[in-house]
Amino acid sequence: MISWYVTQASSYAADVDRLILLIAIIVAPFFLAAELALFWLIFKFRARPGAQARYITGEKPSERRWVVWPHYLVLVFDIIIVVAALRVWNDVKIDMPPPEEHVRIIAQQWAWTFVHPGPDGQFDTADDISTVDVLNLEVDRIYHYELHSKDVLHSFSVPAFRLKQDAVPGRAIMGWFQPTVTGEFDVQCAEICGIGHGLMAARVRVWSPAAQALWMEAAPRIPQRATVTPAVASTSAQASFAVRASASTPHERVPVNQQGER
Ligand SMILES: [Cu+2]
Repeated sequence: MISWYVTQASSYAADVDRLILLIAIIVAPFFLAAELALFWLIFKFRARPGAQARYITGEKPSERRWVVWPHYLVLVFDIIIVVAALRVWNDVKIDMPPPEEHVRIIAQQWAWTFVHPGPDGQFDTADDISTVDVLNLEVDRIYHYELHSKDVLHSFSVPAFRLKQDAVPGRAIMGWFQPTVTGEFDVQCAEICGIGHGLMAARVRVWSPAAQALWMEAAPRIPQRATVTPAVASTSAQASFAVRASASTPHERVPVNQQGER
C-alpha cells in the first residue's frame, strides 16, 4: 500500500513497508478504541445540575481489570512489534550480504559527494570516479556503502530504498543496499544540518548493467583531492582501515590503531 506513494526500489523496501503496515494495523484499533471511549465518557459523565462526581480509586478487582487486561494485551502486541522490527533491523543494518561493489558517500554542508572505486575496485587510486549530488548505481547489484561526514551530523535518506542512515563526523559508517528498479530517485539529508539543510538534496540514478558500464567508462577520473578526514570505521568487520587524505600528499590507507601515533 505504501508503494502506491513511494516506489519500492531496493531489496529490503518491501520488508520495511510490511513492518510499518503491521505496526499501523496493530496500533490503529487501540487508538480508535481509546479515542472513542474518551469522548463517550466525556459526554456520558458531563456536568449536570445536581449530579455529584464520584471518586473512583480503581482498587476494586472489578475496576482494576479494566486497566490490567488491556495492559497485558499491549505488552503482547509490543513483543510482536519488537520481534518483527528486530528481524527487519537485522536484515537492513546488521547482516550485510557480501558486496558486489562499494561506494563511498561523503556528506558536507550542503552537498553529497559519491566516490566509486572504478574498475580496480580500490578506493583512493587513479581510476576513482567522483560525482556530486548524483549517485549512479547498477540495478540488482549489492553495494556496500561507507558513509562519512566532513563537518556536522547529516542523514543519508533514500525514501525509495527505505534507507536512512546518519552520517557522523569522524566515523565511517558501513551499510548496504541493492537497487531493484531502474530509474531516478530522491536523496535528501534527513538531519537538520544548518541553514542550507533543505537544499541538501541529490538524486540516485539506477541504470541497467550496460548503461552503468557505459557511464563508468565515460565518467572522468578525477584526481583525488581531500575526501574525508581520518575516520574510525564503525563496524568491526570494516574497522581495519580508515582513510587519510590530504591535498598535498598521495592517499594512503592507515590502520586505525596507528592513527593516534601519526
Ligand atoms: Cu545535511
